[in-house]
Order: sequence, then structure tokens, then C-alpha cells
Amino acid sequence: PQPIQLKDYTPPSFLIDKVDLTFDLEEDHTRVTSRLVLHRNPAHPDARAALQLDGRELELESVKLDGELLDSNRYELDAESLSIAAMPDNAILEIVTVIHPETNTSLNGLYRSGANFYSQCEAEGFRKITYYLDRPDVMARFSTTIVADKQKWPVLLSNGNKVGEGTLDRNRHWVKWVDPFKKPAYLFALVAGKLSLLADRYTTTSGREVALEIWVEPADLDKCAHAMSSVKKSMQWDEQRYGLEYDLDTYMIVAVGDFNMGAMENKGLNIFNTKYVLARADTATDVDFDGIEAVIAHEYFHNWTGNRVTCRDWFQLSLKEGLTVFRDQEFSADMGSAEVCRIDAVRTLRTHQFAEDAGPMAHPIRPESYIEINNFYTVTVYEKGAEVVRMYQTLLGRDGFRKGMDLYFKRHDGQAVTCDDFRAAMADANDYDLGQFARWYSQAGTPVLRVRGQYDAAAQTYTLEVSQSCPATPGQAEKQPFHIPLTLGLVGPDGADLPLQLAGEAEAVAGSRVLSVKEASQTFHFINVAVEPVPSLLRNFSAPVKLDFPYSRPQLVHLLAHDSDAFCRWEAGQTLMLQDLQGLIDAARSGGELALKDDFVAAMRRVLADESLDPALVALMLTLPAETYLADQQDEIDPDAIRAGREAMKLGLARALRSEFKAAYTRMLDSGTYQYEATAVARRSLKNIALAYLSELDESGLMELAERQFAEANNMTDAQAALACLVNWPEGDAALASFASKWADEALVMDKWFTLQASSRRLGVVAKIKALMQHPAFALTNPNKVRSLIGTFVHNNLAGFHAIDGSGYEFAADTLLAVDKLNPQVAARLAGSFNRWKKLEPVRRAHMRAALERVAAHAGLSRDVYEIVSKNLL
Ligand code: DPP
Ligand code: ZN
Repeated sequence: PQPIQLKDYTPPSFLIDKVDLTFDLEEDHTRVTSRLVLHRNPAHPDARAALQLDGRELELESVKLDGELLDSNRYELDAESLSIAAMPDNAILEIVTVIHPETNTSLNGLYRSGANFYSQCEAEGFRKITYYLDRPDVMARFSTTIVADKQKWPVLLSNGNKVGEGTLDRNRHWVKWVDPFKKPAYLFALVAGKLSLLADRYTTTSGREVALEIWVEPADLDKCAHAMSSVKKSMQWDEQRYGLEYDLDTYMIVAVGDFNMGAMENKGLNIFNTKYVLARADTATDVDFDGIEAVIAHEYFHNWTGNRVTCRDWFQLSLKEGLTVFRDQEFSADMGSAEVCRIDAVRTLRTHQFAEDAGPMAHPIRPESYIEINNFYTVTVYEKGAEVVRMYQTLLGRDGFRKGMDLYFKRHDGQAVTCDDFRAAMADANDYDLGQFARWYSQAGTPVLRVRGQYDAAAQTYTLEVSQSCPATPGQAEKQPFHIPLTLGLVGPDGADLPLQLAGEAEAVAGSRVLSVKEASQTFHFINVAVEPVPSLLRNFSAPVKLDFPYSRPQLVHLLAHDSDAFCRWEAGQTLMLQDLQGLIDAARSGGELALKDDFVAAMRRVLADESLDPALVALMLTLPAETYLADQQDEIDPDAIRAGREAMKLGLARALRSEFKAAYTRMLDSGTYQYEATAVARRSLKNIALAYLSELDESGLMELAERQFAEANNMTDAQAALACLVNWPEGDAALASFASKWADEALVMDKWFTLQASSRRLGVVAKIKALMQHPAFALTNPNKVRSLIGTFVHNNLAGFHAIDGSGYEFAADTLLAVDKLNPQVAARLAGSFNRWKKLEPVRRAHMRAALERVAAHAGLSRDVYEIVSKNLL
């Protein structure tokens, strides 16, 4: 397969004004009739260019041009396209194709899940439905008529407004939908089947009445209330924060258990993975409730950032995704604890995106080439993209950012645009030079910000020397300096922020300020600094960089205790923790003693005992970095040493802080009914991390604590947390069995059952994973199941997956080849488990290379898997 390059972008030769689709749904095939009204695009360089429509896996029945049936010599057909050379400037094309949703296991295009039909068209699924200009810069008005058996498929949904329905012969019925907004084909959606409805209403600020509809399998109707309330909160928030209202009469959400992504923002008809819709106190955890609220918001926000203004081409994906993730993060911050949300976002970024940036798939948030676009729905495009959007707000202020957003919509509503257009709107609305800022879009890799501080007591000055660098990434050896917003404060000996006054400034600023770092090396002189400060750097994580500052341990303890910025307080604790974890990992590797340092233990004791702190923050401060994150800090990865060092820290803290953990657990107990509400969520998070530490101590009383919580919990958060403790011990077997029998019919709960075992240090071994794949609740065709069991094992269970005999790699290779035959997108995600191979110690590295080469040599690999594997072997 050949890569597609950003630099080769050319406008389409034709534009489509209108498309009328008719779907005839049958058990063993679907007939799609498409009527396109086209005109030649004056922006295309060649005024006589052929029309080339995209299409894959289609059976072509007929083509009519302006009413005339075309012989096969009037067009050219290959595996990827239908081309017509002799085209008038204005034309009507009618194309009839037959497709097979009933055998489509890729879950891309039109497919079946159970008896129902669902579609997924982003990025390039529409071409599996009919021949079309399947690119986001072709925006057309769609109508969709669906014809189907009335009993089998009573509910027929598509984008926009329902304009007609009726009955036909053979017990069939039809429904017609019209979407008044122009849209690219990736936002098309169709759903047909037996579904139940939760209905509600929302009135926008300007008085538009919107019907809200959530469609689910009948058995799930009692799990939709949280999703519905999340929709209403999202609608209200977008009106208040950005002045953006919903623009159709109906907003529909459909939940489906077989889905490749989290959810999809199809115009007026969002299709969601059930994981991000269904929640009831006894089936979903606090994390699930959070996730639903965030994903509902995300897809809803796409209606403006994505749908009304869309992407010119798929290289611009971060234009809508980075921006919309930023918007959903800001929404979540307003709904709950902003500090906790920010720390969670940074943890995700560091654990997953920094790893991507350091591996063979590193790419800028606007990639320059791809083989398969589905491989670029990444943490870089999404989460780093959101950080880049956040930096605009940090530099321009919240009001300045809003001005930029307003101008962006004013200029580009109804258009397909680029990341440069967004940056230009921000710059022009604020009269601010964002020229150098453009490098965040073109350069991959995680920059390192090296900072050194010097206090001059006599002159009362504090000098910060700031330099930046960025490691080489594939295809990018040299990097130019970035424009980095560095938010900082200077913390005095009493813990309070000192006034900040740069040399040459007339007055000091209180608290924090944002410095623009633009040079490779730059010096900032603060004056009138009365006492020696501890610098608090990168407050609120003001840029997606790695900070290098030589903090002493007492300085870290000081920041952990006093910093007015919650992120930096947490960060100080994490830095101490990481230093000590590294010491433990090194000791484990060299056979040394695994002991914790006293100052660290004392600092954690103070955190745990401080009842004035938000319990959720305390829980975060006590949360250890993931094994994979620790792996990424090593020059050479020894998974067993990482496991041993990390386990030693858990056990050491549990032993040293046993009574504090017990006290916290008891203090956070809550006997009331479950509520998804910030304070209650925070209390459960601390209670359950205390339980996790206590269960490290192999003491019968403590194991009974977990067993009791498991047996008595009235909600899934507490039940799952207790089970997660138990699975590491033989006591877990009975609990796992009772859990499985209780929840056998709840697919999403069974996903948790698989995940817990795949991540367990006792059960997460290849033989056990293989056995679980035979469980009746497991299915290789279901992405949620593959992700829960196999994804968790290969991505998150470092020591289990990297067994020294290479069995984990053999298993991953076999499984991803099997999945690739069914669903290439899901297989490619599994292939990502090989991305660290070059950094492993030599024995494992050799095993992994062999497994990779075996996959690469396999005939008939999808382009999805081919891209990941070939880039790994470069
Ligand atoms: N469904 C994905 C998302 O919303 C792709 N648009 O991010
Ligand atoms: Zn999105």
C-alpha cells in the first residue's frame, strides 16, 4: 500500500449538491440506490478532469447518467473506484449497488449487530455503501429513504428530520428523512431495527424546541437516564460558554454493543458504543458515569466543531478532534472538580501520548502522510491536539479564546477547512502573532523544557534560564523551537505565592503568570524577590512538554504541601514517587534491597491525614504511575523489575501507612444510596484506593474487608473496586464466579470481569487469557470484548504480556492475525502493543522482533495492520 500525502491535496473535480439515497434492507443483501446532482468544481485545476467516485466491496448493478443507462465501456471500475471520463459540467448520476451488511464484520460501512442495522462512515466507510466522492470537502444535502420489513425492523432512522412514512406490499414499510444541512458523507448514518425509546425535550436559549431521543435495545431502557441528563447539561453548557445552540428539531442517540469507536457524531443521529450510554448504579462505575457524560458532551459539541465546520481533508482531523476534546474537558471541569479533571487528562497524555511520541508511530497532531487514516485516530491527534487548543486559551485568555471561536464560526460556518484556518481565526481575533505556534501542528515529539533557577539574595533577583529541545522522531531529525506558554509562580518559604515582577516592568503581578517561551534558550529575570523561592513551573500543565528542573527533595515536599496550583502539588508528589520508584526498579534489577525513603513516606502520610484536602485529590496523589509509564522512563525495559519495584512501593506504603489507610477507609464509608455526584465520587475514590493498599497486606481481617465490600456493595464502583483487590489473591476465585453468574446477561459488566482478570498479577498470564477467550461471554467479533480482555492484557499488563519466553508476543501475533480477518481497525490497535519493542532488554526484544516479522510476512494483511507493523520494523 502507498502512503497518502498532505502535500498532494487537490480539490475534488466535481462537487455534489444533493444526494437522494434509497436503502432496501433485506436479510441477505441490501440494495442502495443513489441519485447524485453534481457540478464541475471550478477550483479544480483541470476543467475536463474525469469524475472518480470512491467505492469498495460494492456490487454495481447500474449507472445512469442524465437518465441514460451507461454501458460498461462508458465507465471504469476497479477495486477502489468508479470513474467516468466523459462528464458534462452538470449531471445527474443514478447508481444502484448491492451490499452485504449481514456479513460485514469490519463494523465499517453498513453492518448488522444482532438483527439490527447500524452504520459507521467516519473516516471512509461511506464508500462501502455506495460509489461517492467520499472526502470531507464534498458537502451535500442528503435525503434518505429506508424500506424494510415492518416486523423485523420497525424503527428506521437517518439524519435530519423525518418527512414521510408509509406502508408497502410484502409487509414492508418506508420512512424518509431529510437533512437540511450540507454534510460530508462521513456524517451519514442509518439505523434500523427493534429499539426502545427514552424521549425528553430541551428548549434552547432562543426558544427552539428540540426532541431528545435515546434509542436502545429494549432490555437497556432502564440505563439511559444518566445519558439523557448529560445531553441536557451539554446543550446548556455550549450555549453558555460559546453561544452555540442546537440546529435541528430532533437530536437522536442510538446505542449499539458492536462498535469500533466510543461514539460517532453523525448529524442529528449520533451512534454510540453502549459503553458510553448505558449506566445504572449497580452496573456502571463512577468512571463509567464520568465517561458517559464526557463522550455525550464530546459528540454533542461536534455538531458545531466538526459538523457545521468540518475538515478539508483527514490530515486536519485534529481541527475537529483536538478542539472537541478540549471542549469536553472544559465541560467536565465545570461539571465536577476542575483540578481532578486536569490531573486525569495529564495522566492520560503522559501515559499514552508521550509513549506514542517516543515510538515508531510518532506523528504531529496534523500528520503529513498515512497509509490507513483509521490508524490516526490517536492520542496524539485527540489528546495532544486538545493540549494545543488549550495553549491558545492559555496565551490569549478565556475571553480572547472565545473571540477566536466566534470569528472561526463567522468565517467558516458550512465549510470544510484546515488547522491553519483555525489558527488564523485565533490570531486575527486577538491581533496576536501565532506564526511560530504553527510548529505545534507540524513537528512530532515531546519537547523537553530545561529550566534552571538562580537566586541572588543581595540583588533580590531570581533568574530563570529556560531552554527547549525536542527529540528526533521518524522522518524529523531536527526540530525548530516551539512557542511554549510557561505558567509559573514563585513559592515563598511560608508557602504563599510571591509577587512576580520581571525586570523592566513597573509593577508586580500576584499569583501566577504566563511566560511566552519562543527561543531555544531564554532568560527571565524576576526582581524584588525578597526571599529565596521555590519555582512552581508549568502550572496547570500549561504545555505538553517534559519539564527538567533539578528540584531537591525538600523543595518537592514544600511544593506538595503548599503550592496554590493543584496540578503542581500533585506533580511534586508524583516526582518524589517516580524518583523512589526508579530507585526500587534499579534495586530490583540489581538484586538490592527494596525499601522506601522516609521523607517520601512522611509526605504521603501527611497527604493521607489531611482532612482539608479534596479526597479525590488525595486519591490521585496516592495513585502510582502505570507500569507502562514506568517502562517509558527506562533506557532499557525490564518488565519484571518494573513489576517488582512497583509492587514493592505498594506494599511498602501499605505497611507504613496501614493505620492511616484504615482511618481513611472508615472516614469515607457511606451507607446511603448511590449518588453520582462530585463529593460522593471523591469519597469513593479515596475509600477504594485505601482498600487497594490495605489489600496488599496479606492479612485475613483486611481481606475480609474487601470481601465484605464486594458482598454488600449497592453500586458497581464499590463492587468492582473490591473485586479488583480480591483477584490478586486466591480469595478472588469465588468472587469472580459469583460476579459472572450474577452479570452473565450484562455485556458491559462482563467486559469488566474480563478486564479485571487480564490486568490481575495473579491471573493475567497467557494461558489464562486463552482460557477466557473460550468463555461464552467472549466474542472475537465484538470490539469491546477484544479490548477488555486482549487489549488490557497486551497494553496494560506489562509483566504478564512480556513473559520472558515470548509467549505473550506469540499470542498477540496469533490473535491480531485472527482479528485482522474480521476487523482490521481493532486488529491494528492490538498491533500497537509491539510499539515498545526496540526498548526492551535483549531477550524479549528478539522474541518480539520475531513475532513482528511473522505478522509482517503474513499474506493478506489489512492496510491497517500493515502500516503499524511495517513502521515498527523500519
Ligand atoms: N467518533 C469519533 C469521535 O467522536 C470520531 N469522530 O471522536
Ligand atoms: Zn470526536
